[in-house]
Amino acid sequence: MSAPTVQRADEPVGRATSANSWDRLLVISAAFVAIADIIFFALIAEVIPALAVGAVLTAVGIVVLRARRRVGLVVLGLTSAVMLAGSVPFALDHLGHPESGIDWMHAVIGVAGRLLVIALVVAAWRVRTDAAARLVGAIAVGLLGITATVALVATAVTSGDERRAGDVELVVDATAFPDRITVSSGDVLFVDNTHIFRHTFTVEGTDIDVELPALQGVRIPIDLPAGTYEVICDVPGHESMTSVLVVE
Ligand SMILES: [Cu+2]
Repeated sequence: MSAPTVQRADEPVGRATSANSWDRLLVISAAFVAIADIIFFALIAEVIPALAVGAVLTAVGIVVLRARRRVGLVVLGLTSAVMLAGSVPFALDHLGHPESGIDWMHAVIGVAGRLLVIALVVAAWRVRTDAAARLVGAIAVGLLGITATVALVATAVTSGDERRAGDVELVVDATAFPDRITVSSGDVLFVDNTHIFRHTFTVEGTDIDVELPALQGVRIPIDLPAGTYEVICDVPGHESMTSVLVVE
């Protein structure tokens, strides 16, 4: 005769399972956001220190979560909250430009992904049902799919301009402009952004403030009086991207 199975009333069996469901979803989401930042570093060939610190703290939170669950939850929640607050000014500028797909997806993942991580920390702390964790996971994957689709469609339908005979060509293939751009008044500047990120061609003190979508060319008439003008890129974080426009 086999021994009877003993289940103590103070051991809520479902609880451990549910906590694991939420924790798993939290770890996947937090790691996904951190990995998106690391992929972004690779694409821009530069490490952004604040994002790197966030990725390291996320890794620490995930490791700690196994040994000291609540400490791990606090580390992941606080890291996401601080990173979200810091990334909003950059992300807001990109969110209106889905045609520059990589910048846009990075902004969406940076904001929505971190909001999701914060929500999952709260859920992991309080909510006890597996079904809710599965539903949130499915919604998150669905939203990621929608994000990627919007970026792909917006990129595909935004065609940019064709270069015409007589245009003065300027190629932007990095987060940099040439030191000096020389045109004659009335020329059309064909700015070919071959870079995978969006930029702007903004001439200080004039009406010329043109979006340069990723991987597209834009024709910009330079109807300015002869003179010397300062050119900047108005994308947050691109403050080093300046040039001098000489109109002859
Ligand atoms: Cu730029």
